[in-house]
Amino acid sequence: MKNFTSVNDVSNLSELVKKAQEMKARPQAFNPLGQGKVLTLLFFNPSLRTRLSTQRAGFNLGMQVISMNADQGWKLEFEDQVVMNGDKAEHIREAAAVVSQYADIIGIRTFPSLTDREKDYADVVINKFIEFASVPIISLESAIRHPLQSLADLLTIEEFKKRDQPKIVLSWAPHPRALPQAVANSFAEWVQAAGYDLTITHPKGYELARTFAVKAKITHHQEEAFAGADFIYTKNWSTFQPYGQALPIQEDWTITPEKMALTNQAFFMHCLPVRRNVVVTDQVLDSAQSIVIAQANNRTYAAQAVIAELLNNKEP
Ligand code: AN0
Ligand code: CP
Repeated sequence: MKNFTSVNDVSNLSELVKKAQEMKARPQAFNPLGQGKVLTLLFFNPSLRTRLSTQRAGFNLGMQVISMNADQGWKLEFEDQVVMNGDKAEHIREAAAVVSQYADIIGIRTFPSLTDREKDYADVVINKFIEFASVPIISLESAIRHPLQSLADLLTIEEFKKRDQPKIVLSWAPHPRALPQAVANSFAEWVQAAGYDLTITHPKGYELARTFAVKAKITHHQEEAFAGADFIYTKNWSTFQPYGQALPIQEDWTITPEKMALTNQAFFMHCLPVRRNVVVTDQVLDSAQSIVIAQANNRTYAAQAVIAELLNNKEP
């Protein structure tokens, strides 16, 4: 693995999950691996979990970690052959090459514009960093994917599942703002790559890009999807077509105890941050079936497995 931006970068998914489980069992055991190495994390958008868990992962591996709020720095130009006489002070060609002088691995968080679908889905920021950096790049959530979250989600499903082929449901839920599709796209991609069946339920108009939900069963009937489910993974996302909108929805899509009662005593999952009593009621989030904190804990070990894999990479 040279970079980590999607499940397609992973040559052996079950090995990576196993690696993360080993990290969780003995977080300090691989400490010598990262000694003398620097992990540099650039945040073009805010983060609580990704920032702290990835830093902790670096520390557990013996690395030194630098985190930077990149939204407060120079505005970067990503286009080539432009006359830079506007508000962009620095080109990605120099910026990525320079950061590489101070880092052995670079992590990047960047949200989509939600206004220009073509640009967002070309994942320009992360791909330009890969092109112009001379060290491995880790996605800390890009415009269209959140692979460290998805690996932690898989780790959590492996821990809590009570049967080999659990019924996994990804349910849309309401939110006052238009949010990225990244978490949902990635969850769909990783769960299917792991060989699980996936049911996705959302209101009409909230179809994800087909490439991410290739084999998933799609239903607009949330209660039908919940029947017999073992995991309810909830997330809001904005529309893909027309792009980036929060359409008014009349029906109630909030996750409630009544809806959870339709499931096979399903575990409730959410990547967090979550809006209480909008996305999910207090009762569900505070119930014994909610595993959101265990899920957040697994972010550290997911990041640790990925960083270790990149440090061990002997490919040119
Ligand atoms: C972001 C999103 O939906 O992609 C980050 C989630 C990990 N969420 C918010 O902006 C609330
Ligand atoms: N789940 C997640 O990525 O959270 P942050 O946005 O706080 O990093």
